[in-house]
Amino acid sequence: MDLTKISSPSFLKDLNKKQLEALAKDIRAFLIEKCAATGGHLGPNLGVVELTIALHKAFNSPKDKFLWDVGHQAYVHKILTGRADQFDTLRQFKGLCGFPKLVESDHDMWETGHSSTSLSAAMGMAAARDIKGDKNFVVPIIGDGALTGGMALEALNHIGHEKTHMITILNDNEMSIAPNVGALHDVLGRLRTAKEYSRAKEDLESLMLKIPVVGDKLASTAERVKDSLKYLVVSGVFFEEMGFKYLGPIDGHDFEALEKTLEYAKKVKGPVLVHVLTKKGKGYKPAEDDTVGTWHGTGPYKIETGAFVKSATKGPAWSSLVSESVRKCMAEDKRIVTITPAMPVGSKLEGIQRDFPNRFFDVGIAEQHATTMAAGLATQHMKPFLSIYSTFLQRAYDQVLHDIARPKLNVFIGIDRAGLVGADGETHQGVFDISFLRHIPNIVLMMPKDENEGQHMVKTAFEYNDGPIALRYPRGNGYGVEMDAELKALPIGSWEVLREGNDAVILTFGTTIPMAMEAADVLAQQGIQVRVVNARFIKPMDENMLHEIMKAGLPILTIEESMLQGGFGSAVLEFAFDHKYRNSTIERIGIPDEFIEHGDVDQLLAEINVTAEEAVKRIEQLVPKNSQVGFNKV
Ligand SMILES: Cc1ncc(C[n+]2csc(CCOP(=O)(O)OP(=O)(O)O)c2C)c(N)n1
Repeated sequence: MDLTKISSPSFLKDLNKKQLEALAKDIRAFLIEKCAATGGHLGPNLGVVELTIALHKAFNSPKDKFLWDVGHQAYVHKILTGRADQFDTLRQFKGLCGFPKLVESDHDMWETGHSSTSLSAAMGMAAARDIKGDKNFVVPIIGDGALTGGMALEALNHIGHEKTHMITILNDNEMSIAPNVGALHDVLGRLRTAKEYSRAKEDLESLMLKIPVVGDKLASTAERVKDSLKYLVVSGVFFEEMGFKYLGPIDGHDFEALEKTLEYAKKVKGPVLVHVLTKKGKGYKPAEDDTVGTWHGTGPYKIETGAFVKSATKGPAWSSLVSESVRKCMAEDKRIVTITPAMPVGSKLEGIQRDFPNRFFDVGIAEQHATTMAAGLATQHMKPFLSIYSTFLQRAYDQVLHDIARPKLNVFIGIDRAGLVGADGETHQGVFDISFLRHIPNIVLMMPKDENEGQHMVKTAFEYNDGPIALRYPRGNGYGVEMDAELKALPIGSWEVLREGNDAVILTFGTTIPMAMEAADVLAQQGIQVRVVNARFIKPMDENMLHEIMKAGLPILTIEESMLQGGFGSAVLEFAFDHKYRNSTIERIGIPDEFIEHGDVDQLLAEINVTAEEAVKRIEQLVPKNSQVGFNKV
């Protein structure tokens, strides 16, 4: 079938099982082909092909509302709702978003990218429906990984209590990104086993019913045994006790089972949970065989071999650099404990997990818990390293503020994926952390200029004993600089002059340093000499250097790959104002007051004028002809 001809899911209603299976096959081939070129969340989407088709057949979207948790598995939904023709642009600049997007389609009810929000949003939609007296189904689809998130559990608690009518689909593939963890995962495991158990009992019953005379009696005994044993095994079914009608577990690749169960679920009043078992990566061998999480989200790959198309890199991945430096420190200091909220693969923590299993915790998708657990460890004079993506640290703002910074606990926060992340887009850009951390008392915030400085910052963090310290590092790879063999701690709050100049100053840090150096080169050719400063401590800033620069009256340009509001440039403005440098000229380059969509990072930066050209332009405007200011002129 030509999938680009699909304009609405209504055609599914007339398809028979054979036709549905043929459609599933076509969708799988399409996904494998398109993701090979663009990259994307192949594994999760291959797992939900039949489930998504069955949902669109059983319900009437957009009247009935689907909410895809995390949203990375909505590709099949996008195909069935008329967007197959846009898949060549998937996750690219101005192209199809990798997550549900309200502006893309009426069928996208709920925008997301962060996990575990679907049940709460569904509760809101269902409550609105009931208050307004509307008649429609609300159907959140949540993975077994996302179900471990605190928000999902809070919502389960509330929905079960309110007895709100909604049909929750639990897509259980036993994987988060990495293998799923936690006691809830074990509960689901018992439910899966119970299925085998129930089937064995059913076989036993039907066998006994075939035996004349005593058969009936035996069967009723068996039924009682089955019930009591099932109760033991399933322990009353966790979800039933939470107030949900539990249906399942069913095979998520079997159209008949899906149709039968969904039709039954539609008749039940109150909250229903349909437990669907799926295989992540189904239909593509390399993804099916993945037990680690490599095929959860990928870059481009060769279809025949499953080999990833590697882009040219010079240095190590930033995540590896930090995690390896932490691992070195863990070998020397038994107090160091590493915590990750479900990202051991993304943050490249496998070496730590392997070497120090007793001092490594994957806590599931639980950023708040991870953060306060780190605080708890610190109260006992351990040295926690909390590894967390910038975007997901947003979930744990209060825990950083209230549980770590306020009591001044020594927690080292590794802020991975700081800055623009590219293809994952709006929901994942790591551009807010400076603004939401900088104002918290007691915290130290730093970002290295290269991987060598990065490894020294890891050492700095573990040696620091005066409260929380956070190290930001970007997505992607370092520059391939020479690495010192010995790790050394840097003086807290010290900046570094990378290039001298007497006409203007650029203050910048991390990924925008090369941009500043390039601008300084261009300006030097015009006779404008710019001092470029590696402002590696965003907090505390190097106040001595700031006084020196501001006393000299030099124009200042700050550059950051971070929100302008409340960002590093704002800190420099505040400093000038508070110290009464009222005549200082300060300009800022950074992320404007808007959400930045998906696309190649350089393209995105160009779009918002965070470029060397813009820096040149600004400095040209700032530096007056025949300037009387300067370090030696005052
Ligand atoms: C708050 C938050 N933390 C971490 C992530 C990163 N993340 C994306 S998908 C995922 C695993 C989701 O697992 P599951 O819900 O089982 O879906 P599956 O991919 O297995 O279908 C994680 C941890 C996220 N999106 N949001």
